[in-house]
Amino acid sequence: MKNLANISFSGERFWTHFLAFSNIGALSQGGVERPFGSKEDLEARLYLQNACRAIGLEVQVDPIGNLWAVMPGTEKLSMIAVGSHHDSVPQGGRFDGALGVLTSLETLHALKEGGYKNRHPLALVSFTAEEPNPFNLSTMGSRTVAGRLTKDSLIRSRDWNGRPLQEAILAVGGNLELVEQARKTSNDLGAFLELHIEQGKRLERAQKPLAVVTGICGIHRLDVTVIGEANHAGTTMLADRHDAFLAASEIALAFEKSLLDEHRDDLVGTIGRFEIFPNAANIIPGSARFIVEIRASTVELMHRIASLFQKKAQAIAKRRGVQFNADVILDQAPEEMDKFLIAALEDVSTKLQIPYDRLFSMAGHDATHMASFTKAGMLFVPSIDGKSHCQDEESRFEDIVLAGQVMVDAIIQMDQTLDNNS
Ligand code: HGY
Ligand code: MN
Ligand code: MN
Repeated sequence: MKNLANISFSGERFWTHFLAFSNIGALSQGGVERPFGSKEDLEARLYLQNACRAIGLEVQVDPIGNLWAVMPGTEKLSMIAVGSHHDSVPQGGRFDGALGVLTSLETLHALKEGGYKNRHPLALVSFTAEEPNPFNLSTMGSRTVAGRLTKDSLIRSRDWNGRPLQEAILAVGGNLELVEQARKTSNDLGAFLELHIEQGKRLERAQKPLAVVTGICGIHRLDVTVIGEANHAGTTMLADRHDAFLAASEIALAFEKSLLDEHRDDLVGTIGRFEIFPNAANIIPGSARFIVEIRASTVELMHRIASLFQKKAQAIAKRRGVQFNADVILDQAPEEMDKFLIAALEDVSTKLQIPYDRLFSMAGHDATHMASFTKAGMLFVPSIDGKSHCQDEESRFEDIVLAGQVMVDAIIQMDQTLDNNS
């Protein structure tokens, strides 16, 4: 494999770590489950801390539980960080998040082994709780670093069973009482680079091994409650019912129609979490609770669909004699990746003779929040058959090694060209 500074990304060393890491929370069909706060989360953190210390990095856990492993620089400059997240969705794949963290580990290892004298401090970061979790706070670690979650709201935060977030944060080595100290500015962190799987089919279709990401979609989530009337499933006549499940179902289909009517590929929506109560075969459902998620390339489109949804849902609820309530639990704007980093990634890929595509991401990433206060960039490797957030998630070793080499050479280029005042 070609390289630009005599420093090679070692695919073999990366793969050894990747296989060992994939055993943490391993599932029978090849995937992993490492939800935030679980014993697998703790095990993954321990693995990363040991692996970072083994190559001489200084490990720090910040008050929200993000793991930072630092390689000090020769000059007093802002830090350049590489990383992603180590948690996973339920019944998830091995690559989402873990790929970025472990390619970052190998990148720093290769730079160290090659005797590279970095001007900027370089760091690996593995963010806390990137995926949705029972506290309704996805990208919790990166949002906190960006100052987008306040101490008060974090301290008040409880999961659906009433467990305080502080309990889970203390268990991963953080402390919400000190959470303001986790915040960074562009003076602390000058740039952030994240390597991730594409999670779609576009790269495979374009037959390209790599993408430079141009931007990341916005995400809007509503925590919805529909309250009807629980009653006997045999004796209550159909005309007398206020079935919360059926009302929620009609609302869900109306949501799908609003999305389809737009005929766009930069707009999607999902109801991926749904519960009915009391959830028994012989009781008409009294209430339903679900999360509606909308993703779009612009805030205007995302908000227009959200208000259309609420209008349609209210009308259905009125006709069916049930109550509809929706609380906004996430309203995240789309972000563009930094032009300077995009140019560096494209330049390095071209010099390495790696064909690449440019993609706008419809998946959310920690890089979104980094982009709100510093230079952020992303690289994607293809996902085989576009599968992700499932156990079948796969990417090719050869593609990962190419992207890993781009990361090594891009970090060197950034280290040599970025400084505090740029
Ligand atoms: O939900 C997302 O897009 C990301 O994978 N967390
Ligand atoms: Mn994910
Ligand atoms: Mn991810």
